[in-house]
Amino acid sequence: MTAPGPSPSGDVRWRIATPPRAAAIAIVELFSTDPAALDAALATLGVAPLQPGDVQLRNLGGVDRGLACRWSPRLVHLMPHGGSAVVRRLLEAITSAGIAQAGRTPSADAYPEAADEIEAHMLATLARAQSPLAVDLLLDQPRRWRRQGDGQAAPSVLGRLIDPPLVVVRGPPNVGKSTLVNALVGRAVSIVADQPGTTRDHVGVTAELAGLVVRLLDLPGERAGATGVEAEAIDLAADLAQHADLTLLCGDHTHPPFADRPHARSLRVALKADLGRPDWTAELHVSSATGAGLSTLVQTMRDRLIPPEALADPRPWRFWTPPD
Ligand SMILES: Nc1nc2c(ncn2[C@@H]2O[C@H](COP(=O)(O)OP(=O)(O)OP(=O)(O)O)[C@@H](O)[C@H]2O)c(=O)[nH]1
Ligand SMILES: [Mg+2]
Repeated sequence: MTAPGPSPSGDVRWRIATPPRAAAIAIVELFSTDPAALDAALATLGVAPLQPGDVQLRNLGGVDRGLACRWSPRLVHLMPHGGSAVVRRLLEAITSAGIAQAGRTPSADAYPEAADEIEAHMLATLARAQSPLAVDLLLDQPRRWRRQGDGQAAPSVLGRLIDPPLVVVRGPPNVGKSTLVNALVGRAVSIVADQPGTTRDHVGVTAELAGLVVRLLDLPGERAGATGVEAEAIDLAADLAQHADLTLLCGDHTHPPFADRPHARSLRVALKADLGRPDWTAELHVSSATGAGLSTLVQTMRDRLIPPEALADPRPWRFWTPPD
């Protein structure tokens, strides 16, 4: 059963507050700048009236029973079971009640307990920031902004603490790229074999580098003369590398990385350091087999992506983006 008729006010918006993958419970936010419009929308959905502060088990749009919480006059959370079919049907009911989807809940509505707008932005960002390093920095922002107002802001590179940067691992076949990725992640996510061309398509994982979460992409080994699927995979890898925030240009004691010009966004890494020194110039020497050089690599990658002076910058950080 879906709720009939359009909402009496187009002012109400919905948004899913939980991550896209199914979980036990989903949270669907309904919010409006006009509390009466929110009351009307709930009535249209068949959800019995809720006062601010109410947390009640309710019929949700005729689709499910779950908690309905009115956190403030302007914000309600509906919490159905999180299976994708249930969520889809509830969203159909909400949409057919004339309620439009919002890109983002205004922070002040989502966090009515916040003392001011910056604190509300901080709480909203804290909920989605990926890196542990972001936590203390975000918690300190309301104090910094109260003290310094609209002065000079800290570098925007700190945004990488919220949305993980992309790191790609490139190099000739069989130099140990996948083994390095597995060592950085701490588990086997990429197949390793003593056979060139083992990684046929890129493998993406999330890894934490000393408190900074990054998206790590293990690319297929690149060699001249590749044809067919291998050549396509190599072309795709090169495209992906263009968007990287940092590229690890890898080689080993016998194979140099490509003759790519070193630049601020690349790091030349000699792998299999336990087997000998390379005859090309590497910035770092790493053995995934013995672990030698790994912690230096991790720290260097982190420092390239988030320079220590940016982390230590005491100025306020403009960590939020204006609402859509
Ligand atoms: N001795 C030594 N062997 C290593 C090290 N790292 C990787 N190897 C070995 O080198 C071989 C190739 O490793 P991979 O990680 O599959 O190499 P790759 O660069 O991903 O290769 P492709 O996917 O084919 O491009 C495997 O037999 C690994 O066990 C290392 O640090 N020391
Ligand atoms: Mg590989």
